[in-house]
Amino acid sequence: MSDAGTSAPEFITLDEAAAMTAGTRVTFIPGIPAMYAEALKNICHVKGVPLVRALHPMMGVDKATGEDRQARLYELTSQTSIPTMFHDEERPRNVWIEQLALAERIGAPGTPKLIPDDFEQRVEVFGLCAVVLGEDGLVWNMRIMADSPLAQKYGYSEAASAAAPGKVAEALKVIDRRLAAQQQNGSPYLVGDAVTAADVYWATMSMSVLPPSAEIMPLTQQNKGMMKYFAMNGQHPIIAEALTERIGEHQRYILTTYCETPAVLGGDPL
Ligand SMILES: N[C@@H](CCC(=O)N[C@@H](CS)C(=O)NCC(=O)O)C(=O)O
Repeated sequence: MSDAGTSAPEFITLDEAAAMTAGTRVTFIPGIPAMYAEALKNICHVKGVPLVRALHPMMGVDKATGEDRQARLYELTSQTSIPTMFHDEERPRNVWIEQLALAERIGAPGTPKLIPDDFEQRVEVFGLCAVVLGEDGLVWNMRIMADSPLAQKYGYSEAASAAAPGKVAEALKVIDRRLAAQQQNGSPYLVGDAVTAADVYWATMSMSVLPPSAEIMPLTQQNKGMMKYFAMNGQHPIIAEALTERIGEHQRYILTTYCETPAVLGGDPL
């Protein structure tokens, strides 16, 4: 059921994914690089883990039945965020740090260790990942820069929203300082001298302030508005100032070297 390399991937239903007893199933929204789902897809790609794509139910109420569209997802996972990840008959994983640990465990032999063996390096990898993906990190703050149903879910208030660009910029400065220091040591990676989860997660999440070219992230009917919104995030003066060439180069290098490009999204390509 792997669809690597094809431009029209197959998506099964959430119920089908939950009923399967073998393989790795992850939820996606066709045509949309939902940031955490896109990042997990890239992590699994680096680890040589073939994915079966399942449809993530959208927020809101079904117009015909009046039912919450995410009721079944909640029943299965006790939460509703995208992506959820099923593997064999194990419990579903809904949070990036558990999804990463699972991908590392089930990864193919000979693929890069995204969680380094060295514990000092782990401090750096998980620290950077938390700044990017954790609560009150870069993505969380990017999401509350403007009001929306999603922003409301993640702590939107006028005060939090006003503080968000500064926090996004602060995270960008942490990343850029680290890339600069690594460059001095001759490494193109965020930690040590090999690719880690920090590189793959950051290169993916950085799209939310720095959309890459269509050769890397193709435009679809479904994502064109999102890509414009991401570009606008990057134009906020405080954020634009913190977005260095170096950050763009690292993004391009990691995405084109380690991830599947052009990204395979499904949906309706433009
Ligand atoms: N569960 C993820 C976060 C993923 C996430 O926040 N997804 C957002 C969209 S970017 C979402 O699906 N929100 C809807 C919801 O929580 O119901 C994690 O912390 O690892």
